[in-house]
Amino acid sequence: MLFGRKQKNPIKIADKGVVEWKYAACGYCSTGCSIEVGLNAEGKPVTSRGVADADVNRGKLCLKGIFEHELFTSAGRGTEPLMREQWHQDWQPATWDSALDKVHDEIVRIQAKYGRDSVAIISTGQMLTEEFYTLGKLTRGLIGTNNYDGNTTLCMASAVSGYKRSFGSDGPPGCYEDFEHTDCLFAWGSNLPEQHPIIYWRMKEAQEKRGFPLIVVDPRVTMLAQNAHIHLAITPGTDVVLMNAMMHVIFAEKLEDSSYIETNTNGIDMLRAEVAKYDPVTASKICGIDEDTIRVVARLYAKAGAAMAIWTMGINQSTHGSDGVVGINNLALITGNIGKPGGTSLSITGQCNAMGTREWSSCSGLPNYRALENPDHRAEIADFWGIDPEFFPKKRGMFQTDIYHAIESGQIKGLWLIATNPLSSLPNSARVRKAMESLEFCAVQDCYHDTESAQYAHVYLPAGTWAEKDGVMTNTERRISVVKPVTPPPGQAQPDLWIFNRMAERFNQSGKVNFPEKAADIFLEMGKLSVGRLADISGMNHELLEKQRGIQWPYTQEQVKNGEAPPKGGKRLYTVDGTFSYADGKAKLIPLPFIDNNEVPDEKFPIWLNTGRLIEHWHGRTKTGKIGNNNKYSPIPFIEINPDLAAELNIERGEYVRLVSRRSDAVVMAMPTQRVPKNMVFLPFHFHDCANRLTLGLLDPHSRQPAYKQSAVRIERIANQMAAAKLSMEMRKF
Ligand SMILES: Nc1nc2c(c(=O)[nH]1)N[C@H]1C(S)=C(S)[C@@H](COP(=O)(O)OP(=O)(O)OC[C@H]3O[C@@H](n4cnc5c(=O)[nH]c(N)nc54)[C@H](O)[C@@H]3O)O[C@H]1N2
Ligand SMILES: Nc1nc2c(c(=O)[nH]1)N[C@H]1C(S)=C(S)[C@@H](COP(=O)(O)OP(=O)(O)OC[C@H]3O[C@@H](n4cnc5c(=O)[nH]c(N)nc54)[C@H](O)[C@@H]3O)O[C@H]1N2
Ligand code: SF4
Ligand SMILES: [Mo]
Repeated sequence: MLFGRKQKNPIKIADKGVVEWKYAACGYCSTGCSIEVGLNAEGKPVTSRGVADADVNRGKLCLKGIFEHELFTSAGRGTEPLMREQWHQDWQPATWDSALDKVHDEIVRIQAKYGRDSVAIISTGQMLTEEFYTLGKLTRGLIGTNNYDGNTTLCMASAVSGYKRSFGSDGPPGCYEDFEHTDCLFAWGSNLPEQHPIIYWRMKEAQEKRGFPLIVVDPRVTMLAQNAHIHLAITPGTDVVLMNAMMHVIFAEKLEDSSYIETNTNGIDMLRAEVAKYDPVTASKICGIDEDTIRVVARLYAKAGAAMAIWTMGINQSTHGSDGVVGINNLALITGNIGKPGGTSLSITGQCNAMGTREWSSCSGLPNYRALENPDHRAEIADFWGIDPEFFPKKRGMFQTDIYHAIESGQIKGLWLIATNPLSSLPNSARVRKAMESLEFCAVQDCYHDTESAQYAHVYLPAGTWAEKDGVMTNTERRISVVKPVTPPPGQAQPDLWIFNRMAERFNQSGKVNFPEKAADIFLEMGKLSVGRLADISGMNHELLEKQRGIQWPYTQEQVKNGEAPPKGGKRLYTVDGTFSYADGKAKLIPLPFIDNNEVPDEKFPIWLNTGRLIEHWHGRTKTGKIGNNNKYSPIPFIEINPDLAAELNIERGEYVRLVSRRSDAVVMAMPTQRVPKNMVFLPFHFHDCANRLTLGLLDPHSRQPAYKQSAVRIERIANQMAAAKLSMEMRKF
């Protein structure tokens, strides 16, 4: 293919010899892009491209999707099961049978000795939905521990909790197409261009066409903030105060939608009484946004024909995470901005299938948003699976963050980690490390064997990843896309579904529970369980999902039968004449008193530590750290530091510095930039044994999600730069 002027040094793209393209949906973020992987004549995946007729990405991919096929052969992939008696011994290769037997026997032994709940299972947002459902059936239906949760507690728990509190159920009401209808967009703590590049592109295209105002709330001048009409550089952890103040202005100026409030909500009087306390002058002293700007943005939002809010971790990862989500929902409800084109409150999800785990994993309850607390739900699922309803616990067990505290206190003795790496991702890693060391038994099931958490495992189960597997994922806008195996997992590694099914055989010797082998059949089983539920997928199947390049739920058998099914599924939930999931069909307006319980900078630790992400990397870099075209952009742990602060501390660009918090320290390179204010540093959390050595991670009372973005540190200069560089090499790992 030729680019550029014909006469002058045309660039020639190497012909990769693709003979076949295979379809998949991207396995990194929750945007849900459709990908085709190109295979050469030997059947080797050699390139990836975006699918032009896919609604989500319309042919585009970001930096991660473009190189995703390189994962299949990247360094550190697990190719055989491994075992050892003690975590500090060398690994020994094992057969699948002996490794699976060991995991089964240890779970049974520990449960017999310490009780059913003394074994914890921690899953992820990065498997396929049929895998989540199967693991849920195995855990809830046969193993029976109630301490079963996912890494979504670190990620989407506040959104889930906030949606449940406001609307009576989880389930994001909006879709990307809302960008094409909105008259005002608020983005709370979301750096869309880096973390969801293709959603950003959809938003930007719509915004350039129609010019709606974009208001970005983020203490950093992110790439999204640079594109905003108004950037609100909020004091960390105080978004709820700004939301309350905006509602104060909306009520004071009578900008609310009284008829929507009257018809669709409960609780207006209590809400009014609470926000009356948050006049813009008082609020500005707490949240750092001046009073007039608060009034301007409140008016912009309330007067817009249709106003939309999106948010991500700047809201969820806070001690007020769940309240922040409720606050965003309150704002939408009092202005009638739910369920109409361009008027919505849309949580931007994180991991590729964080939605799938919410819908089907049974982590916090039972399949398809059913609750353990509801006797009818317990009976229904027990009957469907063929087990005794009394086997189910009557309320949900611990969240992931509380599971770690229970390991520390000796309540939990055994752990099975699946597609998550807590030693890199939980706050305060010194405590996590101690907890892992104290376990009697730990199994790690991961597509890479060289993860931080695998250091403490007794059994390692090598899994396939992404398009080595078969199944579906749900994206941010409730769109289900299918992934088909492009290539088999390396060596003896097996798809997670295969591993769960083999484990199920060991717990299901009487054969009383049915575990279908094929993802497409499991999907149909899930469809049956979904009939009449909020997330009704009964009209879908794998073939249709591939043909349509994804379908949004709800998409029901009934609609298909009556010829009324929208071709790509249901765009929105709670459409204006629809009802919410509470018994009376109304949403709740919930007052949000603000209690400032964060760790805040003081004399000893005068700088805010803000942590988050970069476009080129994925979490603990087990994947992107091995892919040259991703890793080259930032191979070294670094901080964004304001140039004035750097000058004051006599720190040069590129110099290594020591960050010290009350927990521990970390050595990072200083990169001065105006992106951060003078009293804050931003540290990407992708690097080995780095950011989470420092974080405190206080927990939200409702969602138990850690406040990763609000800790306090001091910065120390390092005299011996050579030694510091060596130390930072350690943190570079991979
Ligand atoms: N490239 C890439 N993309 C990803 C991921 C990845 O690892 N790499 N991970 C995926 C996952 S799982 C997730 S959850 C998402 C996360 O996506 P985002 O939430 O967009 O990413 P973060 O960088 O964690 O945080 C977003 C912003 O929150 C801001 N923030 C910090 N404190 C506050 C505050 O008190 N209030 C407000 N309003 N904002 C604040 C930070 O300054 C930061 O710019 O990204 C997904 N996409
Ligand atoms: N300081 C700080 N910490 C944070 C955050 C932050 O913003 N700041 N963000 C938090 C958030 S939002 C999130 S989502 C978490 C993420 O935390 P983790 O879940 O711990 O992050 P990952 O590195 O994505 O871990 C996923 C693991 O699963 C493996 N894996 C990938 N695909 C598969 C598969 O198909 N099968 C199997 N078996 N394994 C697979 C990967 O190799 C990797 O080891 O981090 C949280 N931690
Ligand atoms: S935007 Fe997300 S889903 Fe799309 S290619 Fe990039 S990482 Fe994959
Ligand atoms: Mo996340």
